[in-house]
Amino acid sequence: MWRIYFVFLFSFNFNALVAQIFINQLGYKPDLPKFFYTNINASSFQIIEENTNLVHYEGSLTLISNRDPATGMLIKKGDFSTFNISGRYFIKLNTNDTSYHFNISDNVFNDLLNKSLKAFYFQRCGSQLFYQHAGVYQRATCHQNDGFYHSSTGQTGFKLSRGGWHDAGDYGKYVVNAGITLGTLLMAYELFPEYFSSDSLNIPESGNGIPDLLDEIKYEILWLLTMQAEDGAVFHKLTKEQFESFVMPSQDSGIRYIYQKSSTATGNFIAVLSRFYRVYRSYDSTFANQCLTAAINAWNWLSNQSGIVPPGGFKNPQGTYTGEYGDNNDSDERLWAAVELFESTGLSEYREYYEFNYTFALINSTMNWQNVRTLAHLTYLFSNQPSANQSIKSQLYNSLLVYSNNLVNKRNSNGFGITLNPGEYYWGSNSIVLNNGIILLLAYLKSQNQTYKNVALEQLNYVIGCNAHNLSFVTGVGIKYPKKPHHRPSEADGIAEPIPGLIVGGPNQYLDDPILQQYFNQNTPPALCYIDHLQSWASNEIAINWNAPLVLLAGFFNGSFTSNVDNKNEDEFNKFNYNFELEQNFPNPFNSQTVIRYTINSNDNSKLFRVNLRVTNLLGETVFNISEGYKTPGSYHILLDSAEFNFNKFPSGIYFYQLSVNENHKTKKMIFLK
Ligand SMILES: [Ca+2]
Ligand SMILES: [Ca+2]
Ligand SMILES: [Zn+2]
Repeated sequence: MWRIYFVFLFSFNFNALVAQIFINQLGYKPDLPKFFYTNINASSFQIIEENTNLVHYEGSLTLISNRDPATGMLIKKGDFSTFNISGRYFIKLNTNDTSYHFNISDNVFNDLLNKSLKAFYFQRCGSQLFYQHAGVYQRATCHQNDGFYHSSTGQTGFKLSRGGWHDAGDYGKYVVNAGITLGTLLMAYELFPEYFSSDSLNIPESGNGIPDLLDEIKYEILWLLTMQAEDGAVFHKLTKEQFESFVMPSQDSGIRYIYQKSSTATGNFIAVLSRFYRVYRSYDSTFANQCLTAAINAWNWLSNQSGIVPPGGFKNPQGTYTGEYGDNNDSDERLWAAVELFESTGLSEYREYYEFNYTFALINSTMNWQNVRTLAHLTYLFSNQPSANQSIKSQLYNSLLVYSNNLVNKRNSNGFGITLNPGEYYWGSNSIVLNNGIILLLAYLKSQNQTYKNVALEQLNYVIGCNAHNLSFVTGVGIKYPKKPHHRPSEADGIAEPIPGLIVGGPNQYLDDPILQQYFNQNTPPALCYIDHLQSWASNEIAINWNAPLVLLAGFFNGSFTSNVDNKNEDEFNKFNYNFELEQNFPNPFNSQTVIRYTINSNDNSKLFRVNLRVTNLLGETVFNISEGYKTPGSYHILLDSAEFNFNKFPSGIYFYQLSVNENHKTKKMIFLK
């Protein structure tokens, strides 16, 4: 009986079935597209300013789907992209339903970037986290005895391998997953160094003159170097035999093992060590060279292995149940290793390896830890090496556009504008969405086609609130976010708030854990198969390789498309590309009525300008206000009628009328004669 009631409760108390307005919970940048979704069958909406309750924008809702296949919901969309005035607002539908309050501001993604990057610091293994940097999440050091050779290595004894990041909700360290994580973070820095230059993230290395992103990456790189054997090969992982219980990392006792060498781990190692060399050599050429040498030694081992190592790919030995990161195909890891070495050295050996092997598949998949082929292709496509083959680059470019168009098509049939079809809500679906966003962003960089950029932004908006759960999937970011992530320190520290900046895996229609199976079934729409539950590791765990694409997209949209329209600095006036004219009122002098005309000129006729008109006396005091609200460029006239404005109560004499357009003002004299 209890059980039946329990299921009933959760079947019908479900967020997605409640009438809601789904917004980007961080807010919107003035110069980027702005939209929201709702499952309420309304027809129009208003954007209302929080402080004044004034309506600043009105629009119609567009029906996206009567029954969206991914969510089973009616979905309507509101677009207020042309409204670009900074401020704090909420949405009100014609049904009187209202949204969360949100900002329109150039800074809306700043918090997301800082927290998603700082999250890597909170994953640090082998270091004490001090209050100065970690605040209430300070903790003692952990895992000082990493690690002992597992018997499957054929070796015995201990190899010092401290440091690096805990991989996910557990405390293991896995070279394969470190690979795609670092590959993504390094791509972010290589493509947009100006957006990731912050040296003030408040980590121990802040203020050292090196971007904190690179400092954080180096923390993992230093660990990776310890995972290399003398022959150049790289051990697959460093974990316990079984997952830890939910204790703080410093309380986690028991032997942690270094497992067998693998060719997939070695390929990842080569790729990220050589990539790190490129971005780090200008800061510390000695250490950068050490990284490149390690990568070359690893390549020399890997290129002598005719097949995958171990045969069939790495498998957990009997008695080991921690993450496996199994993969029976190492051709993509080898390709990525070769192309990163080529990009770092320009040597023909590596270029030829890539050019002999790249055609197996062009850009036709989204990168994940098991398949890094697309990461290899993207490095070649963006190569700065003069010997890179232009014809291959154009093949890669074409395949990037074809694949991106395919993603745009998926987005067009998805109720929330994400690049997944029903059937593709796999474990970690949020990271697939974000990695698709990266591919679209790169297509935009190469083509300057705005559609790719806008769809990339939609992928980011989805994970921070534009989704059926009305949830930001990132802890500590937005208004409503996961409180019970499958993340050991967030649970074991006794602090109610989870460690911030961590994105959870998200909807998983394949119900890969008992909690998902308890709450959902085959008939649940795929996008709804998510629950904020501590033990739903298949929908609510966190992972370093899921945070990395979040950092890239947050950093890009934080750093780019910064508005210059609503800047309050008068010195910026000339950059605004607008002007306005205020005409003499007619008739003048006037008695019962007069007309005031003005014109706003801009090179962008979709821009909105804040317009206000007021009448003042000789002392500059306001006699009455004629609030005009927001206007697009054009000519306007206002009839000043005593019947409406009741100015007959004021004395005859000289007055002024002042027009304000955004932060700028023009004033003219007028004469009132009773
Ligand atoms: Ca720094
Ligand atoms: Ca692979
Ligand atoms: Zn640790």
